[in-house]
Amino acid sequence: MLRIRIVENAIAESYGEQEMRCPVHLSIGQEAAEAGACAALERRDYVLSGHRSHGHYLAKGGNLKAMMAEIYGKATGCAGGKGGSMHLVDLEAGFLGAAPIVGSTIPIAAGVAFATQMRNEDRVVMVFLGDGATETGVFYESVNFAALKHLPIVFLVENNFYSVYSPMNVRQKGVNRIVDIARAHGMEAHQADGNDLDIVYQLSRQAVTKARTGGGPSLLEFITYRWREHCGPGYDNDIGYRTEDEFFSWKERDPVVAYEKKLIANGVVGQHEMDLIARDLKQEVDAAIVYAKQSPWPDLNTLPSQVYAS
Ligand SMILES: Cc1ncc(C[n+]2csc(CCOP(=O)(O)OP(=O)(O)O)c2C)c(N)n1
Ligand SMILES: [Mg+2]
Repeated sequence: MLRIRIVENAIAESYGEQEMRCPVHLSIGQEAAEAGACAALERRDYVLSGHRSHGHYLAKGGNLKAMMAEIYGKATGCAGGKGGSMHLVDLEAGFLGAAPIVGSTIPIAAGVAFATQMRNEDRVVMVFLGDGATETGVFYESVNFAALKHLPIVFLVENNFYSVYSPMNVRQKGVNRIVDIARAHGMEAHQADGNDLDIVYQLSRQAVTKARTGGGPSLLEFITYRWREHCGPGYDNDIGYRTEDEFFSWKERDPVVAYEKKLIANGVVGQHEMDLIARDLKQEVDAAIVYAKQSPWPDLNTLPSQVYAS
């Protein structure tokens, strides 16, 4: 969680230099849902995500330097510098990919889970999506297909209340609970506090174990909150779609700080050790930014390559 926080804060701080030329969707505030869920996975398991994917990529073990270089549009980036922040991929880490088209990776994840099942592989697929993505048609189709075929997949919804600037009540007649949609398709589903790392981990562990042992799919809905603006490094509490009070009430429930306090209170680490961990992480992130900045631009000849699968 702390690593994701430090990486994204560094992105926010450097963004104004205008050297990162892609949009960035930061997930600061949502780290518990991301780290807790991925901690339940093995390296051989697969993760797919969407536009707000830095945390998922890092939590699954994606290469930080390759991610930074990608955000800087460099040839050493994980997508050759041609994708940017919303096209992260690290096959070695089992992070199969992210795409900015909302909902687009949900059916791909179901397909990957179907292939895994057909090949009898010992692998679980986890797909991260937002509350907004649950309103796409492919979400319903994918949940139905996964339930029908008993696929080894976990649908991991980070419900941060908003789709860009629209809260649920302007998007749906009545407010449909996401877990109820999954249950209506015959799928086990749980809703829980997405800012509580232990709860996220426990529920994720259960769902992953169930999928791995032939128990079929689950949907987990974690309630959490995005601190920064929908897209970009700043804040947007002043533009009218949410209040500063709401933001502060969630900031008080900072999942990173809460878990740090818990670890210290339980004697797992001391404050000094925590500080050293943070310092080391900051150095790692600074080095990744230097690496990204010093990396070469992609060659013009590479423009048509990797566009379609061969
Ligand atoms: C098909 C499609 N429609 C619209 C958009 C514009 N868009 C980008 S992010 C987003 C909101 C997604 O909300 P949610 O799934 O809750 O994720 P969050 O941004 O809250 O993490 C929208 C509508 C898009 N990228 N793709
Ligand atoms: Mg949302």
